[in-house]
Amino acid sequence: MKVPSLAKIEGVYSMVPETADSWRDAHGTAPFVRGPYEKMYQQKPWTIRQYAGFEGALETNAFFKRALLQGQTGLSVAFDLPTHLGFDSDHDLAAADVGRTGVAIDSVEDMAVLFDGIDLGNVSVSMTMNGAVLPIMACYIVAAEEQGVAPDKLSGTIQNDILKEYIARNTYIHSPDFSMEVVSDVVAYCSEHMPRFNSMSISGYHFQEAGASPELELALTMANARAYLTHFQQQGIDLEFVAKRLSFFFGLGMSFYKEVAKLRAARFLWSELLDEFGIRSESAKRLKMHCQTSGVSLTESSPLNNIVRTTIEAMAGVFGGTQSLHTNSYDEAISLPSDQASKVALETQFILQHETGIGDVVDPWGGSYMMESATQSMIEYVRTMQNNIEIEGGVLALVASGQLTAFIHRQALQTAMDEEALNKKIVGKNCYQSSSLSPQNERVIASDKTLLLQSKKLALLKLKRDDGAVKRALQALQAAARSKQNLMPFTIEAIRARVTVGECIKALTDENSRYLKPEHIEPALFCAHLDAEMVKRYQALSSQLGRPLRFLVAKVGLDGHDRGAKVIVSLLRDLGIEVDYLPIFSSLDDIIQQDGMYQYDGIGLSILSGAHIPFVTQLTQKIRTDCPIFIGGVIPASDKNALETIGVEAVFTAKHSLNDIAMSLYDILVVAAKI
Ligand code: 2CP
Repeated sequence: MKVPSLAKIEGVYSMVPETADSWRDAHGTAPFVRGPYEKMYQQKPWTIRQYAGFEGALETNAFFKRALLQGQTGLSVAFDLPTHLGFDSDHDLAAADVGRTGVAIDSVEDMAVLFDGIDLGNVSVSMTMNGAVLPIMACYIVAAEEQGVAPDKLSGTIQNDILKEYIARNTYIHSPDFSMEVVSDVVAYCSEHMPRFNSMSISGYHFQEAGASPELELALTMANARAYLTHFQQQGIDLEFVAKRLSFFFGLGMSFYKEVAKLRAARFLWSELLDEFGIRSESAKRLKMHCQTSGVSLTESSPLNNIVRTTIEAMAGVFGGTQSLHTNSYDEAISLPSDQASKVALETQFILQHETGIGDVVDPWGGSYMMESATQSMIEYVRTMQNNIEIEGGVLALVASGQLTAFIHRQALQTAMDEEALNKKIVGKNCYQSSSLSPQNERVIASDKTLLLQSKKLALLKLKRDDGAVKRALQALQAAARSKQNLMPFTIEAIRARVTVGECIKALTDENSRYLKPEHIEPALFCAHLDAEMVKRYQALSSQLGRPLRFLVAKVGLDGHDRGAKVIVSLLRDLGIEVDYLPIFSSLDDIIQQDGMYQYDGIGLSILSGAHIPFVTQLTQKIRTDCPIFIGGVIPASDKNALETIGVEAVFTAKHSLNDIAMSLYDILVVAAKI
C-alpha cells in the first residue's frame, strides 16, 4: 500500500500554515479543533479513569473501591485473557492466564461481585471488551438490573471496536464479517436501551503500541471509524442517533507536539466525516476521547524515569483536550503495576488537575504557528492515507489480508532499527545507561489460587442453576445467530439464566467457528546496524554446520502482544537463520509437534502476560533436553533465576538491544552445536 510522505509532519516547525486557521474558531463549535466544549476543563475536569483488574472479582472490587475513595472519578475494567477470548476459567486453554492481566469474569455472579457496593447508576464504567463483548455486556446489564439500576440509567463505555483487534490487539474470536454484525448488535441495542452509554470506543492506542507513528495511529483510527459508519448505515441503523455515543481512544507517546496536534486533528476529521455522512447533530460531531499514556515508551532500566515520561505524555493529552485519561504505572515494563506504582500514576493526575493550572486555558496551543501547521499536516496525512486505503479496497479488505498489520509492523521494525542506530535515543536504554535499578515492589498475581476459586465457583453455579433454562437459552441464542437477529437480547436472557461467558461464546463459535488471521512478517535490514564481526560469525557457524541454522519463535497462550516476537523473527532472518513462526494462540503441543519435524537449533517463546513460569515449566518437561530455549517479554528480574533453573538458556526483556540479543544467542548456539 502507498504511504504518504511523513516529511511534512517531520518538517512541521518551519512550515507556514496553509489553510489552518482553527485558532480563530470559537471553542466548542464545529469543527471542534479547539475542543468539544466551550469551557472545557474550566467547567468539568477530565475524568481520571485508571484501567485496572487482576485475579478475581473480589480483589478487583476492593481495588476499585480504594481508587474511588482516593479520588478517581470513573472506573475502567481490565478483563483477563480467557475472558477476552470467551473461555471460562476452567477451560484447558485458560489455565495459565486466569486473573493475570485482568479480572476473571465467568458469569454474572462474578460481575455482581465486581461492582458490589458500587452504585452503577452513579459511577461510569468503561469495559475494555471486544471479542466476548456480547456476554460481558449482558453480565454488566444483568448485574446492574439485580442492583436495581435499569439499562437507561447506566453510563460508561464498551470498547466494542473489533477492527483494531484484527489489526493490532489480537483478542478477536470470530471472523471479521460475523464480528462486525456483533458490533452493530451492541451499538443498536445501546442506542435503543442505554442512551447514556457510549457503545463504542474507536481505538488508535493499540496501533501506536504495536509500532505505528501518531499520524498512522490517527489515520487507521479514522479509517476504521469510516468503516463502522458505512457498516451501520448498511444495517439500517440511524447514524444521527448512534453517532452521539461513538467515542474514541488514543495513545499518548513521547512525540509531544505531534500528540497534541493529533488530538486536535482527530476532532476536525470526525466532524468532517459526519458531514460527509449527512449527519447534522452538533453533539454527534463533538469527538469525545479517552487517552492513555504509552506502554512501549516505558523503560525497564531506571523505572522511576517513567514517571517523567508518563507526566509529559499526560500533559500532551490535556493540552490536546482529552475527556478522560489513564496514566501508566512506572513499573509496567517490568511487571504488572504494583500498588505503589499505581498510586503514583493516579496521583500524577491529581497533581496535574490541582497544582498546575494546566486546565485553566482552553486549547492553549491554539494560534501557535507550529501547532496549527502540525494539526493541518496531520489532517492532510490522514486524508491521503484514507484515499490510499480506499484505492486498495477499503479497511475490511486490508484487515482480511493482514496488510494493515504488516504495515504497522514495518514501522515497528523501523523504530527498532532507529534505536539500534541511535537515531532515536531512549535514556537508560540506548544512551545514558546506568546499572542501578530503582528498588522494586512487584505485584505478584495469585493466578493458581484464582484458577482454583473460579473453577469451584463455576462448579457451584452449574449445580445450582436450572439446566432446562440454560439449554433453552443457548438454543435460542444459536437460532438467533442463524437467523441474523440482534444477539444482545438473547445473550441477556442466557446470562439471566446463569449461562456462563464461555458457554455463550461456545454456542456462537459452534455457528461461526474461531478465526485466525493471516500473518505476514516483513523483512528488515538489521545487520547494517549490528556488530559486523558478529554477523560474520553467524555466517561462519552455518558454514561449519553445512546448513542454515533453524529456529522456532512462538507466541504461546492467549497473549496477543506480538510486536516483539515479530521483530525477533525479522532480526533472526536477517542474520541468515531460517525461522518458523507460530503465531498467537499457539499451544505447547504445537511447539512439540513442530520441533519433532525440524529439530530446531533453538526455540524462542514470547510471553507478555506474566504466564512465563507455568508455560516454560511444562515445555521443558515435554521437549528434548538438548534444545536451547529462550524467552522474551515482560519478565520480572525476580523470575529470571527461576527460569534459568527450569532450563531456559536466556531471558530477553525490553532493556536488551537487538545487538545484545544476537550476541547472546550466538554464544549459546555455538555451545549447543558442539562445534
Ligand atoms: C463534560 N461534560 C461537559 C463538559 N465536560 N459538559 C459541558 N462542558 C464541559 N466542559 C459532560 C459530557 O457531555 C457528559 O454528559 C458528561 O459531562 C461526562 O463527560 P464525558 O466527557 O463524556 O466524560 P466521561 O463520562 O468520562 O466519558 C469519556 C468518554 C468515554 C471518552 C466519552 O467514552 C470514556 O470514558 N472512555 C473511556 C474508555 C476507556 O477507559 N478505555 C480503556 C482503555 P453526557 O453524558 O450527558 O453526554 S483500556 C486500554 C487497554 C490498553 C486496552 O485497550 O488494552
